[in-house]
Formats: sequence, C-alpha cells, structure tokens
Amino acid sequence: MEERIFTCNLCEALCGLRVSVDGPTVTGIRGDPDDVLSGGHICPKAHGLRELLDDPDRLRAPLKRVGEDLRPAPWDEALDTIAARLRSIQREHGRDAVALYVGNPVVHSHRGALASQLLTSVLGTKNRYDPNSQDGNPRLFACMQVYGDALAIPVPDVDRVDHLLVLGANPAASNGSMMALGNPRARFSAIVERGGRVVLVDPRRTETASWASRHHFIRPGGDAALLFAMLHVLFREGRIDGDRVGRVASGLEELRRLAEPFAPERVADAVGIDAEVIRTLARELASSPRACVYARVGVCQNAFGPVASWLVEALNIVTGNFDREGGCLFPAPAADIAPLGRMVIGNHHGRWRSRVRGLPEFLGALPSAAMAEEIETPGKGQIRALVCIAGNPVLSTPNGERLAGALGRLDLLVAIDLYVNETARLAHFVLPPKHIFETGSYDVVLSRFAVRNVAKYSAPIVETADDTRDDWSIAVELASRLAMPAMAGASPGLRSAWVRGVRALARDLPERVIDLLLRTGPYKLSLAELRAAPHGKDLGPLTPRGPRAIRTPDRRARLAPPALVADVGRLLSWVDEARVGGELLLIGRRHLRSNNSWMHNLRSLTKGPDRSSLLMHPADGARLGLADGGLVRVRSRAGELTARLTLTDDVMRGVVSLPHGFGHAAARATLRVAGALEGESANRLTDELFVEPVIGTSVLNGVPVTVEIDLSSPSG
Ligand SMILES: Nc1nc2c(c(=O)[nH]1)N[C@H]1C(S)=C(S)[C@@H](COP(=O)(O)OP(=O)(O)OC[C@H]3O[C@@H](n4cnc5c(=O)[nH]c(N)nc54)[C@H](O)[C@@H]3O)O[C@H]1N2
Ligand SMILES: Nc1nc2c(c(=O)[nH]1)N[C@H]1C(S)=C(S)[C@@H](COP(=O)(O)OP(=O)(O)OC[C@H]3O[C@@H](n4cnc5c(=O)[nH]c(N)nc54)[C@H](O)[C@@H]3O)O[C@H]1N2
Ligand code: SF4
Ligand SMILES: [Mo]
Repeated sequence: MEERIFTCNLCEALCGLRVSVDGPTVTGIRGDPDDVLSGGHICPKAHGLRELLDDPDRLRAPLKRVGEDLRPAPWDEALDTIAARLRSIQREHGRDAVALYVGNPVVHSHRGALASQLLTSVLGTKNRYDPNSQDGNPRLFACMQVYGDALAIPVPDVDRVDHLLVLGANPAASNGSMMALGNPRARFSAIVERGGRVVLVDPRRTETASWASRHHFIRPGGDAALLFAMLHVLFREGRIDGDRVGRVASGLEELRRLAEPFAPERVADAVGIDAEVIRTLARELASSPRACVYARVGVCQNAFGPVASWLVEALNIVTGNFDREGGCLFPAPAADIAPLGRMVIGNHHGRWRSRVRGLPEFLGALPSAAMAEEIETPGKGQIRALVCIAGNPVLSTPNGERLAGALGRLDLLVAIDLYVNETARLAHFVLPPKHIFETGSYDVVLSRFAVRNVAKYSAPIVETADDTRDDWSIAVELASRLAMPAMAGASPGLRSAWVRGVRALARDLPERVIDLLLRTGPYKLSLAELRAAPHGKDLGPLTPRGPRAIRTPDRRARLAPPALVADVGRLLSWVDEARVGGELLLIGRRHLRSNNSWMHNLRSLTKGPDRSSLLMHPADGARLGLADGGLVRVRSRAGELTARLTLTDDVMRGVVSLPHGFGHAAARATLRVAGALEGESANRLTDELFVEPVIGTSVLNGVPVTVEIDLSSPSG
C-alpha cells in the first residue's frame, strides 16, 4: 500500500488529499496537511471520490441504444457510428444542426477543459451551450465590460481583508466559488479572529452565518438596488476620492448620476433592508482600512445579475479596494489558459443570436434556456443532434422537463458521462470517461481564482482495467474521425491508421500544453517541477497588478459601461413596482454533501436526513395553513412538483428554498442509490422563459411560485 498526493477536483477549494492506494483500489483518503493551499482541510465529498471509483453504477464501457435499452458496444463501433452520423447531419442540415453542451466538471481538470475546447473547435456550431448561463455569466460579462476582459476577474484577498461583504454565496456549503480557498472555514474564521468583519446578505440565514459577524436578509433580486443605494450613500456623504478613482477608472460622474435615484428610503421595501442598515453597510465598507464586496451565484442567478455584478466591481473600485492588498486582486496563475480560451471561445458577446428567441451569444455559447425551443422548432438551423459532455441539463437547466421531452426527439444524442444520468438515459450513445484518479489533474481554470498564487499538478494514482477513456482521449477520437472528411471515403485500413496516428500524437498533448503554459508563465515553472512537488508550489500572496491587468484601451476600468447602464431603467421600475407581501419567491440552496446533480449515487454522501425539502418561513406556513413535515404542491408558470415542507425562520418571509440537482426517480434503473432518494428537480419550477435581458442568464433565484397542501399524497 502506498500513500499518494492528489488535489480534489470536485469543487473549487482545491484541497490536497492523501490517498492510500493498493494497486487499482483506493483504501483511504484524508487531508494533506502539507498542501500549500488547504493545509489539511477536506470535506465529506473527498471520500466520495473513493466511493465513486467503486460505484457499481458507474459506467465501465460504452453503451449504445438498441430499442428501449442501452447495451454495451465496443469503442470503435460507437465512435465510428457517432462520427458518421454527426458528419451526415452537419452535411445535410448545416453545422449548427449539431449542438454541444459542455457541463461543469470539465473545468475541473486540464484534460477535460482541453477536451471541451477541442469539441468546440471541431463541431464549429453556433449551438454551443454550457452552465455559465445558469451560473457565472453575469460576473464574466460585468468583468468584460468593466475591465475589458471576461477573464479579468478579481478575487477577494481573504487572508488580509478586514471587512468582507458577502452577497449570495454560501461558502460553508459550496466551499467558495470564483475564489479558491483551500480551507474555507479557517480562512473565513481568521477574518473575524483578527478583529475583522464578515457581513452576509442572503434571503436565507445559511450555514455561513455561523462564520459571519452579521447576517441580513435580502429579498431575492434585491442586490443591484442595494448596491446602487450604497453607492448613493457614498456619493452623498462625500466618501469617494475622485482623484484616486480617476487614476484607475473612468465614468465616475456617470456612476454618480446613475446612483442618484437609488436613495436608501426608496429601495428599502423592495430590497427588504432598512434604509439605516443600508447606510451602515455603505459606511462600514468605506471606513474599513481593507475591505471587499464579494458576490456569487445567488446574485448572478437573479433577475439583475449583470447589473449587480457590475456594481460589486464599482464599489470595490470607488472605495479604493480594487487591485489592493486586503481588497480584491487579480491572481497571477502559473499556467494561464486565458489566451487559449480567448482563441477558442473568444472574448465577445452578441456575435450571433439564438434562432428562435434571439438570445445573445456570450463567450461562444448561447443561453441554455434556449436549448429546448431550438430542438423543437422546425426550420433551417434546427438542432437535430447534441453532444453532451459532463453535463446533466435535464436537471440543471430551467424547465428541465421540457428539455427532456425535446431531447427525446433528437436524431442523435451522445452523452460523455460517468453515469447514465437523467440526460444520458435519453441518449443513443453513452461514452464513459475515466475517474479523475486515473487521469491526473491540473486545475487550469480554477487556479485563476486562488486566494494565494499556487500551482499544483496531480499525476494519475490508480490504473483500473475498466474499458473507459479519459475525456480528452474521447474528444480526440471523435475529432480525428470528424476533422478529416476525406477519410470517410478511405479504406477502413487507412482510416484506422489515421485515427491511430492522431491518437498517438495527441496522447500527452494536454500535459505538453500545461508544461508550455507553465514555462512561459510568470514563474517559469515546468510540469516536471510540479511533479516533484506534489503538495504544490506556493507562489506567494496575491499582489497588485497595476494597469497592465486591465484590458480596456486606456487601461482604466469602466465604471459606467453602456451595455449595463442600459438595464438601470428596468431596475428602477422594479424598485418602484415591487409587490411586497403575499407572493412567494423560490431560491435555491447547496449542501456540503451534494454536488449539483451528481454524487447522489454515493451512500456516504446521501445517508442521513432528507436534504431536498422546501424551506418556508413559519409565518407563511401559518398564512397558507401548511404544516411542518407535510407534503406540498409547488407550482410556477413552468411546472409543478411535490416537496416535503420544512418550516424555519432561517428563511426570509415571502421566500421558499429548494435545492437543485434532485429528482433522480426517472433514472432509478441506472442510478440505484440516487433513484431511491426523496425530492424532485427544482428545475421543474424554474422557467426557461424567465431570463434577464442583458445576456439571457436564467433567473433561477426569485421565481414566483405558489404552494399548497398536496391533496394527492396520502401523507400530505
Ligand atoms: N457542496 C457543494 N459545493 C459546490 C456545489 C454544490 O453543488 N455542492 N456547486 C459548485 C458550483 S457549480 C458553484 S457555481 C458554486 C456556487 O457557490 P456559491 O455561490 O457559494 O453558491 P450557493 O451555495 O448556492 O450560495 C448561493 C446563496 O445565494 C443565496 N441567494 C439566492 N438568491 C439570492 C439573491 O437574490 N440575493 C442574494 N444576496 N442571495 C441570494 C442563496 O440563499 C444561497 O445561500 O458552488 C460549488 N460548490
Ligand atoms: N435551479 C438551479 N439550477 C442550477 C443551479 C442552481 O443553483 N439552481 N446551479 C447551476 C450551476 S452553478 C451549475 S455549474 C450547473 C451544473 O450543471 P451541469 O454541468 O449540467 O451538470 P452537473 O449536475 O454538474 O452534472 C455533471 C455530470 O458530469 C458527470 N461527470 C462528472 N465528472 C466527469 C468527468 O470527469 N467527465 C465527464 N465526461 N463527466 C463527468 C457527472 O456524472 C454528471 O452527470 O447547474 C446549474 N443549475
Ligand atoms: S472542499 Fe471541495 S476540493 Fe475540498 S475535499 Fe471537499 S469537494 Fe474536494
Ligand atoms: Mo456552477
């Protein structure tokens, strides 16, 4: 038995693991105290990595559809058939007739990240989708507008900040996002221990509240108005140093003009926060020596995500905390994938629009909310085939039920996934990737968000006899068959010689790319050096980068970007027209033991109490005559579901909370543990027609719903 070091790639914390390995089996996992970022921290999901390796329901060989069933098929047969069908669909109906959906886990490994870029290039379709339109697009768009680059994303300097204002994030469950923390609890607790403050703004008093100094409820969607009101206070009270701001940013006068109508008294009711509290939030931020505003998914996924994300940057800039130690800073990653990303997906928006609803492209992808209608609506450019890598859009995108119906009508659906999940079960082919322990990992995307500059490479630590291939190899196999149309007519012998040749050439390409990026990066490292330093290389704290990190023409940030200013009128109407009282707004939530729609098939992570219940304030429960623990029927414009009710004053009045990623009953044949869990998919209720107007992000937080006793269920 040996102990090997590996960086967990399940979430964004980048924890170092000590993995006990015995041949092809893993016998134990614990935290690596010598890890340069996490110092020994892990969460229960790390053990899930071991269970995942052993899970009998994880796919070990490719499957192809035969009638109602999915049956084993040899790799070459599956790949040849898929490539031939994709090619003929694109030849007959145009490139856009084949869609690509790139799911979340591919960003968590270098081979996955490069696989998705290769598939994107080789399919060349305008119908590319990914979860960013359910997730971070507003933040990326705001950074593109403010700093001239969607990938110029400042990270809170958590280790030195004195005052951290957190909106719409729950790091005690998520372990942090767009902010790789290594050891989230220790880093957050340290802020308070050194006399600093963490202030949380969230419609639910979350697990993170126990790490925070204070928590304030906010009405879902209220962040943009709150942030404007804070700016209003700072301008009114003369707390902004115009000369200092002018050196790093343009547009201060316009921002002042825009903030003018957002007096705290005017927004208080709509936002659900008293005017005096808003003033305090503003003053604390301005008077703390080193402060930072940080907002994440809860803010991105609401109706004003882009404007709110812009104002977060604006507040950090006008309070002098941008690009400053203890404020927010741009990390300097050892291997920067941004230039490659810009080459493949670009740094653009609105280059094309979705065919049916006209939703804008952003970073080479269309909003997932358009996917179902693009499959259902006949005409030139209709989607007839979909390749889905590492995704589960049936559970993860709004109105997943409608999408499931549409997917069932495709001429070809290919899923590249560890499991036959709710999406893959509708597929014609399912191709199984390897477990991350078999492929190794360099978290090339998330190391861009580390709160300390670090570089870690994990070499593969187990080798199984499974008939699986890693994501990159699968992408190469498909690409080699697709990229050479002449080969279609070539003899089988020549064709397979070509595929073998490409396979051999491409095998170690991802590692060679990482090595090149490391060598040409700011620290002139190499992959060999990282292999020799499995606990990672500590490259020091984040440091100010100065104007060269800003990619606008004048190297100054833009405080009033027109694309975002255009949505301010709608925000003001929302403030004045907010119907407060009576209505219920649905928000999501995450749990430490759950990971989006997957890992629910692992017993160690799903045992214990049901985590899928609908949270509601007792006052709303009383008003609606609903009892704690009963079953309720929840309805929205898009759909309905049954949920178990938990009454708790941890959630704001007028708000109900349901986690996404549940609802595995339809896949119970292939996900035997998950399929037996309680809970339906929250994305039966979220609405594919409810997107914010700037870039078409799905509004998953703040969805109007009704709740009543479920009369159809015996225990309701
Ligand atoms: N255990 C676990 N970890 C994960 C994941 C997981 O599924 N499970 N998923 C990973 C992924 S893909 C991501 S993107 C990250 C996300 O990481 P986080 O951004 O930390 O996401 P959440 O934990 O969902 O926290 C979002 C919070 O926003 C609140 N909220 C909802 N609506 C609003 C609103 O309008 N305004 C404000 N201010 N708050 C609101 C919710 O109540 C919730 O507490 O987590 C990652 N880590
Ligand atoms: N209502 C609501 N919906 C949401 C959210 C929310 O907060 N509320 N959050 C959104 C967010 S932030 C995100 S990121 C999305 C996530 O949504 P998606 O990216 O669509 O899906 P996941 O649920 O992450 O499922 C990932 C799939 O990849 C598979 N997988 C895991 N590792 C690998 C691998 O290495 N290779 C391959 N090929 N497959 C792998 C898993 O088995 C799983 O089936 O969900 C979004 N949907
Ligand atoms: S916090 Fe994230 S990276 Fe760390 S062990 Fe848990 S899932 Fe893995
Ligand atoms: Mo996400």
